[in-house]
Amino acid sequence: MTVHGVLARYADRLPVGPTTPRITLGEGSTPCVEAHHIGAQLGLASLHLKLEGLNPTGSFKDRGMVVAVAKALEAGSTTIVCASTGNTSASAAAFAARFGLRCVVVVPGGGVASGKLLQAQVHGALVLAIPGGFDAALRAVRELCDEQPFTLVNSVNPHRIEGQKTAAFEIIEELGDAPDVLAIPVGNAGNITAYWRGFREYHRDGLSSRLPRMVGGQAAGAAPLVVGHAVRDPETVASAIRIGDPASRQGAIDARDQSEGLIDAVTDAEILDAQHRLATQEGVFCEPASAASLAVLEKSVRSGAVAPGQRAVCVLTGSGLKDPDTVSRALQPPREVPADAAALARAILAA
Ligand code: AN7
Repeated sequence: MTVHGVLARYADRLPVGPTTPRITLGEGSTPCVEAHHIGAQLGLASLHLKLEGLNPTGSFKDRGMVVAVAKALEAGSTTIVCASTGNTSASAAAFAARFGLRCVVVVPGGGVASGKLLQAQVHGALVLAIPGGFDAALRAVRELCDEQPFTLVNSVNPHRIEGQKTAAFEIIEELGDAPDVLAIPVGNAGNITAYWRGFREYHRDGLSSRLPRMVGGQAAGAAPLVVGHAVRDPETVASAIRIGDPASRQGAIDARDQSEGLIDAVTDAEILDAQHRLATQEGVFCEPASAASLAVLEKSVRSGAVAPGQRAVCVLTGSGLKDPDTVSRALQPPREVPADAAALARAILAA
């Protein structure tokens, strides 16, 4: 029988016990597919894409959310709360709906991609928009949850990081070993922290022969880990990673330094170009923030920081369908033609 979900698959490596409910929405077990075209263009031995947009709510957040929600249920909590640039709120809202919790999400007003906002609302969460960005929202909900009997499910909740590390396990299982390089977008820095933990855990236990170099991508207008200090008014087209003061800053720095990796900034133009090429050359539609992983890998290959001939994996953290507005700005509406074969043939020949 197929085993569904992160808790069932990795119970022995997660903070779960006999009283933890083994809930699932079917998260995890996402494909890691080879990107032949772009991999060859970069001169890599191989390039794989970890398709985290195929999780139930369309992003990697479900891996950590299932653990955080299971622990909240175990503790008897009735309300979960998060600040979010969108994906955390979509995931929290879906798990809360299914497992009988109240969900409150606090988002930057006007700063969340339309599909993500829609998800939170469709699943019945209370959605509150604040003036200011994600950093202000996170500060406010941390304070709120210190004072009220609510469970905070942002990645400052350690169960989130534990769940998210399972993606590193899956990569090792699917490829047979860890890659040389793991490229990943960095916003609040929970995910890079989680992957590094997962890779170290399997390596320590003899389940992989090497540790990857961790290569993190931040958007140039929201790159606190590159400039070395918090950024007051972060700005980028990649709204998911529009974060100026990452909560897991130290985890990201440790991942970078212990793995002899790097965290670099990529421009919005580089991000959108990487997103476009993933769509047109590899058939994968990820959201802009996710494409920062490929953009930073490409920049690192160009600069020589990553040598050709390496085996690389890019983590594509979320589905492109969540943020149709950003890409549609560069697209034309479909051309209208009469419904007859001759007209279709003329239009095709003229294209
Ligand atoms: C698609 O949903 O922070 O570095 O509130 O949605 O672990 O923060 C989302 C982050 C990358 C960055 N890619 O991961 C939120 C939120 C996508 C994301 C990131 C996010 P972290």
